[in-house]
Amino acid sequence: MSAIHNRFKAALAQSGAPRIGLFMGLCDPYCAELLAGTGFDWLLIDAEHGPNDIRTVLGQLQALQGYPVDAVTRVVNHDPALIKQMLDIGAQTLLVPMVDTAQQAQAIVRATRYPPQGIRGVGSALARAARWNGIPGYLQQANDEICLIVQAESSAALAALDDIAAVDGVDAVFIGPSDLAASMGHIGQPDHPEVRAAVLDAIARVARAGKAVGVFATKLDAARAFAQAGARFVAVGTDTLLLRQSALGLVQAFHEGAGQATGAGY
Ligand code: 3PY
Ligand code: MG
Repeated sequence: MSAIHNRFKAALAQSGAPRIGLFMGLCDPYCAELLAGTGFDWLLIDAEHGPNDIRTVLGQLQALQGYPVDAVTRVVNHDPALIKQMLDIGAQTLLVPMVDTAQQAQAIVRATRYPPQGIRGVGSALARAARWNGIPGYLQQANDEICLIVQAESSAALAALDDIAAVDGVDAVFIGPSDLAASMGHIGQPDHPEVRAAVLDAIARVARAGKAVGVFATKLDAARAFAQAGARFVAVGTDTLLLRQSALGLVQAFHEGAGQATGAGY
C-alpha cells in the first residue's frame, strides 16, 4: 500500500456500514485528539464556519494522524490557492462548500490535481503532504489519492445535481440541510418535511449516479433514514454543541438536585 493511501476514499468506494462523523468547530488539536479515540469513523475539521486557519488545521491533522479515524477538511471557499495550501499541509480529503454547478465542480477538481489533470502548484519540498520530499513517488501518486467531496446545499445545486455528481474527479457529494433549508425558504428548519424530502431525493439521485453521498443530520432518526436511503457517510453532530449541551445539562442537574454523574474520575 502506498505511503499516501487515502483510507477514507477507499472506504467510500466500497459498500458497508455508513461512516459516522462529527463536525469539529473547536479548532484545537487537543480537542481533535480527544475525539479521535471516541469511535467516530471520520472527523471534519471545519474551516468554513469554524475559526480555523492553515496553522490550526495543520495542528488538527497532526493530532489525528495515527488514530483509527479519518480527517475530512472543509475549506472556506473554492480558491485554488487556499486549496493548494490545504493539500500541502496534508489534507487529503476535502469538503468544498456551496457548489452549485458542474463547472464549479470541474474547476475545484482541477485545483486539487497536479498537471496535466489540473493546476495544483508543485511545492513538495515544503509540503508536509510529501513529508518534505520524503515520500518517494508522492508527485506521481498524489492525484489518485485525493478525495474530493463537493457540497450541494442550495436549490440551484439540487437542480444541477446529476451534472455535478457526474463530474470526473468528484468522489462524493455532501448534502447540507441547513443551507438547503435557507435556500428553500425554511431558514433554521433543516428538518422541515420539504427539506427532508429534498435531501432524501438528492441522496437517491447521487447514489444512482454511482457516487458516494454524505449528509449532515441534526437528529439521529434523520441520520438513520439518510443511511437507509443510501448515504455512505453521515455527520451526526458537532463538538461545539456536545460540549455546550453537556455543560448546560450538568449545571441544570446540580440546580435541580438530580443525581446525574459528573463524569467523575478526575
Ligand atoms: C449545511 O447543512 O448547510 C452544512 O453545511 C452542514 O451540513
Ligand atoms: Mg452549509
